[in-house]
Amino acid sequence: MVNPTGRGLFPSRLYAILDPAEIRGRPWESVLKALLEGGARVIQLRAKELSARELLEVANKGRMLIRTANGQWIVNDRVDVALAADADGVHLGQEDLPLSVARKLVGKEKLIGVSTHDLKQAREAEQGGADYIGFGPIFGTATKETGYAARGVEMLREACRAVKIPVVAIGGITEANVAEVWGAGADSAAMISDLMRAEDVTAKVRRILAIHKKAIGNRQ
Ligand code: TZP
Ligand code: MG
Repeated sequence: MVNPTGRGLFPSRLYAILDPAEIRGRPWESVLKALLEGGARVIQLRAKELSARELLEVANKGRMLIRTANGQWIVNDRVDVALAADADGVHLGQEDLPLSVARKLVGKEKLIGVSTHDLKQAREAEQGGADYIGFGPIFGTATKETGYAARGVEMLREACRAVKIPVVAIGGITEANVAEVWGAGADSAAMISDLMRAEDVTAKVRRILAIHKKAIGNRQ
């Protein structure tokens, strides 16, 4: 069953990932504005190729745009940049700073998300005080060498049952299959390439959010 309202953490069921390496030469500001225009309200900044200084500049400018829209701005990997830019949260992989260290640094006010790839990691992240987990890759993805085989929708369903905190499904999710991950109980669906490569990013987001609205009918 589609989780009608999520578990209260996220203002939208789409977790959009802004990745300047995937935007086909367009200015990142215009892609961010297009995401917001379409209704995305949870946006992660993932910019592996930028220096700390460049990342901070994007994080600062992005925060201003996202605050105006009442959205959440989450910085990938870098606790220092998330703090310096006063983002709403930071997202950590299994190789990034440990959750306990990151929590000491950011305090309780900022969200911490942790990428997980199996049920053990999912439970550990919850027990360690993560605000939400990423879980994946659900489907095959060309965007990142994850080192993990596709987990599939059934394992996602198990992860959603295994933890009480929100689960953000990631990896190979597109407009064509997003209903499956919401259907498995994911609170949110994270997407990079399907959003970033879209000709019309605003229209893409609108179509994705319309799929969620249709799936939940009048229950929200
Ligand atoms: N973590 C697990 S899969 C993945 C990340 C960052 C890539 C997701 O990208 P896409 O293009 O939505 O498959
Ligand atoms: Mg990381």
